[in-house]
Amino acid sequence: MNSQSGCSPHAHGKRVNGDFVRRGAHLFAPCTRKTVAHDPACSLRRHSLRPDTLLTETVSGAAYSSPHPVSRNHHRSAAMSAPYTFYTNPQSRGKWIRWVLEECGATYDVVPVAYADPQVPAGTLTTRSAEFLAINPMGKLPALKAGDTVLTETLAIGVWLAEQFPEKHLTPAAGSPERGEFYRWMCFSLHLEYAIFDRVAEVPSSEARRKGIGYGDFDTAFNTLRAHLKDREYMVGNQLTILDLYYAMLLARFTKFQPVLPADDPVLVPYMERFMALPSFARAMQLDEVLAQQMGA
Ligand SMILES: N[C@@H](CCC(=O)N[C@@H](CS)C(=O)NCC(=O)O)C(=O)O
Repeated sequence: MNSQSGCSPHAHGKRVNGDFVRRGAHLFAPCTRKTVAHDPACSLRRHSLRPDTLLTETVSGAAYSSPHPVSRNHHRSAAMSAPYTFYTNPQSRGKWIRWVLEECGATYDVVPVAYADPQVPAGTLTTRSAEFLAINPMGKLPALKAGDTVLTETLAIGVWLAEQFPEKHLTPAAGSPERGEFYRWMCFSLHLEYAIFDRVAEVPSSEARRKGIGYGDFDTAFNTLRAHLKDREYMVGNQLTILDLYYAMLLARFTKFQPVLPADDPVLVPYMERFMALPSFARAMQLDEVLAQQMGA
């Protein structure tokens, strides 16, 4: 993956055995070439994670393939499948979905998916495997299966998940003014992401481009965000919504790992750090760290 892919910021890390690895609270470590060998017995290699166990144990296959998966929230027998199946690679945008799942306290199974690469061993489930393309024809991660429903697009998955846990109050009430603001900043975030990619790719701004492109120009877009967040604790209303987690991840990625935004931004950085201090963030990062090790990343 190159630095414009959105998944592989190569700053602030080190190379280990040819792969770029960043330790600690890494968010979007680069996509590596190592993969999990595909279990020929299953068409999709499926792991039931036991978050409590994983958080306290060193990496072990036993923790990964327990025949009696127990989530943090519900006890399940081996025959019961989790309500959500999460297709991810720990070095993808799936990191944010992991955070959402943890914040919501969801019970979920994880299917690790390697990035397609000519060097991956035959049988490895990759983003180009027929089994995965049946889930997401775009060949992109993350994806989420809930019963017969398959969701792709990170932001859609996260917002939908938040709605599955109404007791967490992570989305404003349908039809409320705050819900309108929620949609506003939700759509805005997608434009921001591409403002950043264009900046990374050094795409020059011009009046014609500014008129046509959704984000206008980089500085106006981020100054608009700064002005909105100045003196506010949350993106919308007076309480945490799932959008705060999304923006925190987006800002972390682009202040720390593809640093097109200043690491000492007086508005964006304190905003982002508030949400990264949530216990669910640390848990999610730790679980992804374990998964990365399991996948040989
Ligand atoms: N619009 C998609 C983008 C997903 C995406 O680009 N995922 C990257 C990882 S962060 C991916 O799977 N890349 C693999 C590929 O394109 O081959 C979303 O928001 O979920």
